[in-house]
Parts: sequence; C-alpha cells; structure tokens
Amino acid sequence: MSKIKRGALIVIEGVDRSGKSTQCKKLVDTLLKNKIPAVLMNFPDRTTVIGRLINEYLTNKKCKLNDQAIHLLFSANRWENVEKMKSLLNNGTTLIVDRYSYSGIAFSSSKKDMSTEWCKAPENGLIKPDLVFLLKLSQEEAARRTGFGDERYENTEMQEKVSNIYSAFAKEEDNWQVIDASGTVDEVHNELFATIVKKITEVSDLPLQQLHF
Ligand code: Z5A
Ligand code: MG
Repeated sequence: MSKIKRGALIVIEGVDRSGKSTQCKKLVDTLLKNKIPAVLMNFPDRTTVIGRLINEYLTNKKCKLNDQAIHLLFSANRWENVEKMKSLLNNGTTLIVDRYSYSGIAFSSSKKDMSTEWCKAPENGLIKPDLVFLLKLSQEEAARRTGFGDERYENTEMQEKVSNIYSAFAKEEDNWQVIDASGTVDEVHNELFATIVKKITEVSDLPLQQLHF
C-alpha cells in the first residue's frame, strides 16, 4: 500500500486589511476545486473556551488582562489545536492558516516591556510552517480598504510597529516569502496559489518540523 503523503502547513501573515482572510478562503476553494485536500484555520480560533476569552479581550477595551496573560492565551489557543493540525497534515490535508505564532510575537512584543525573546518562548515546539506569506500593504493602501474595525489593536501606531516586526521576520526566517498585496484579489491569489502547489509537492515526503526560535 502506498504511504499517504503529508499536506503542507501554509501561513498567511500581514497587517490589518492586507487581505489575509480573503486570500485564505479563496485558496482553500481553489485547492479543493483542484482535488487537493485543504482546510482553512484561523488564529485566534475564537470558537474554543480560550478563544472566547481572547475575543472578549479584543472586542471589549474594558476587559483587563495583563500583557503576559493575554500573550499566553493566544499561544495556548494554538497549542490546543496542535493535535488536530498534526492529524490533518499527516493524513494528507494542506492547512491554510490565517495568522499564526508570528502574529502572537509581533503584536505582544510591540507593547511596552514585552521582550521579543519572552514572547517567542511559548511558541517553540509548535508545528513549523512550510511557508509563510507576508502580504505587504502600505498604511495608505490599507486605509483605502473597508473593514478597519475598532478592536483593541486596530490603530495606526500598533499596525506600524507590527509591520516592522514582520519585515524583520521576512529577512531572518528561512520559510518566509513577501507578496505585494496591493494587486487585485485575483492577482494576489494567482501568485499565492502557484507557489503553494509547488510547496505541497516539495514537502510531501518530508517530516513535519517544529518551530524553534
Ligand atoms: N493577534 C494577536 O495579538 N496575537 C496572536 O497570537 C494572534 C492575533 C493570532 C485579530 O485578528 C487580532 O488578534 C489582530 C492580531 C491579534 N489584531 N489586529 N489587527 P483577526 O485575524 O481576527 O483580524 P484582522 O486580521 O485584524 O483583520 P482583518 O481585518 O481580518 O484583515 P485581513 O484578513 O487581512 O483582510 P480581509 O478581511 O481579507 O480584507 C479587508 C478588506 O479589504 C475587505 O473589505 C476586503 O474585501 C478588502 N480586500 C481584500 N483584498 C483586497 C484587494 N486585493 N484589493 C482590494 N480590496 C481588498
Ligand atoms: Mg482577517
């Protein structure tokens, strides 16, 4: 019997309104249309008990949680999904993930007195993505798009700090690829899709790796 080949772990990162959710949904649709097993996941996963706490923190500015506690909750929200992710990947399903550990590190370490090293620590040991796309969009271009909400981190100062941390990741990490997100939805999609299909073939016989910052 031939061995089931594993799926790829693909993550999309980028600032607010860079088109992450739009692209993730469209990628899963196109993969499925091409008979490639794929599942959409997003972090925070607001459907779990931990996710509901995170949702309360993001949507209710009166909700008081210290910066360390909320950071660990975001990380725990990934850890509570790790077995499900491994099982899907090992059964040949490609996961398209809307935000991951890098968002956790970028947002928390943008805050005062939160060291990057401390923020990275709880992410170690999670599954390492085979590919992380950074959807790059300037603040001016993002401002022209609808959907700027009033959740806790949706302000220009935070988004700028986060954008700089993403750029540093893109330089330092071996699994990052920067994509110009200012094109049309279809232009961005076509570029992402072509790269993902190649990546799925490339990693299908390789073991899953762990994140190690
Ligand atoms: N957070 C954290 O602190 N720690 C963590 O560990 C994690 C997250 C995982 C909630 O994230 C917050 O949690 C987030 C980080 C923090 N705070 N912030 N900011 P979320 O993922 O639930 O929500 P979001 O990502 O902030 O924002 P978003 O608005 O969902 O952005 P998006 O997904 O990148 O964009 P979109 O919804 O696909 O598109 C936005 C609009 O632009 C929409 O009207 C689209 O129709 C339009 N759009 C999309 N693509 C295009 C193109 N190509 N052209 C023109 N218009 C477009
Ligand atoms: Mg989104």
